[in-house]
Amino acid sequence: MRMENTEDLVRVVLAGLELDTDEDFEHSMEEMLSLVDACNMEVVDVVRQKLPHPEAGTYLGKGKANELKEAVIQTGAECCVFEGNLSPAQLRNLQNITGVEVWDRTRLILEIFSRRARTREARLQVESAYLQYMLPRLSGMWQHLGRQGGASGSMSNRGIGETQLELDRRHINTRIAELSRELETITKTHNVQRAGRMKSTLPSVALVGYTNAGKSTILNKLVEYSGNSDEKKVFQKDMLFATLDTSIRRIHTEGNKDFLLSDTVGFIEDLPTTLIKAFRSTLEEAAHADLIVVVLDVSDPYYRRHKRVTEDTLKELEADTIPRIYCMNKADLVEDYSDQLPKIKEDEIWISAEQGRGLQELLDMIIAKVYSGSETVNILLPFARGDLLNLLHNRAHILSEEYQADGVAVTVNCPAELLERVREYQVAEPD
Ligand SMILES: Nc1nc2c(ncn2[C@@H]2O[C@H](COP(=O)(O)OP(=O)(O)OP(=O)(O)O)[C@@H](O)[C@H]2O)c(=O)[nH]1
Ligand SMILES: [Mg+2]
Repeated sequence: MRMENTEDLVRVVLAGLELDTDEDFEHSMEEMLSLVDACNMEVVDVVRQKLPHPEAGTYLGKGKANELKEAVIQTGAECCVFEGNLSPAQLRNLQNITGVEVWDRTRLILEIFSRRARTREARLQVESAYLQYMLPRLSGMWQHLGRQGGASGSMSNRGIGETQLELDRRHINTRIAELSRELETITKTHNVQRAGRMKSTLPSVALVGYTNAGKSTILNKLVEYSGNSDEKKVFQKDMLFATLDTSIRRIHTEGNKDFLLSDTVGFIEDLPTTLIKAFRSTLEEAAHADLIVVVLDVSDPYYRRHKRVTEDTLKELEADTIPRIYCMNKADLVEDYSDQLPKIKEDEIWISAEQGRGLQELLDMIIAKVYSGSETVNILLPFARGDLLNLLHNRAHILSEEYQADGVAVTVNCPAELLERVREYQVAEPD
């Protein structure tokens, strides 16, 4: 289906199956509406059913599947979008019944990602995830040709469709391998860049959270607030998955306690595993941070659930041991809090990024965490202590460095664990 460059929204019927175990069916259905919207489509009808478990062949019950077909005909919809994930066979059967394309939740998210991908890396990551998703679902696409394959003899049960299918599979597998190689090269470059940044010794802080929580807005506001107006703004918008890449900005602070702040792709419930795998290198920026700022949209009634999803995703990225701050954003929309911002409770801060309320306090919290126990000291290192100078370059924040006749004069913001080792070279003032 081609929808690019068209103003018209594609009409879709949304289908949802509520299982007995499903506690948050309504939340998922609401989220589907936003996802459909983010894909430039509009929901023209909704078909829902309650069942103890999905039907093996058609996901919905037979009668409901026919109802879905009727809805498609009545509304002139071009596509059916399902709230859950479908097996390849269910997908094929439902396509045959309804006569239109059928997308499940994973497919919809993949489509959104493919529309948003701007950088080369994001595009390669999305293509790889997309092909991995399509691979087991190809057979339905050539089924109509397969039935026409009327050759006799040994080829009789191998229609054109099947031959085409094999060719496609081979082609796709080759392309997936090619993409993995290209992405590996990019990942290596990332690692080198990251190592470079770590050498620059500034602490790194990562904004993470559910999609649309306000991560990019916070990054932009902090850059602006810290007076770093040369930096480019990050794209922020009220839609799911506005950001797919990682942006890193330097935040200037008083007292030379600068840090690097990164903004990356948002999380969502059941983020398809193909996407997590494909976007691993983008997401890994968070896994290497010194501090994670979990951003939550507290005006969303489901924000506690989003918090859980974020925490689970961080665990999956093996980033769950990194210290955290919880930034409760969009608090201007919460009646009980809107006139008392910012509000700070332990590791939690309630702010409104949009209204610029709580920015200084958020900065203070970040700085207190990443520079905790650190101290700015002046030292004069003998030339023989090149090893210590190296260590400081790698693990501390050097504010100034000057080669003098009797050694290297360094003013350094030193983390607590290194302080003891530099004490013997400490001088009152830089010489
Ligand atoms: N009312 C209100 N709206 C906000 C606030 N912060 C951000 N927004 C709005 O929320 C929407 C989403 O903001 P983004 O910064 O793009 O969100 P994000 O977390 O980067 O989203 P993704 O990139 O999609 O993961 C935008 O329309 C913002 O203007 C806030 O404090 N209050
Ligand atoms: Mg964003």
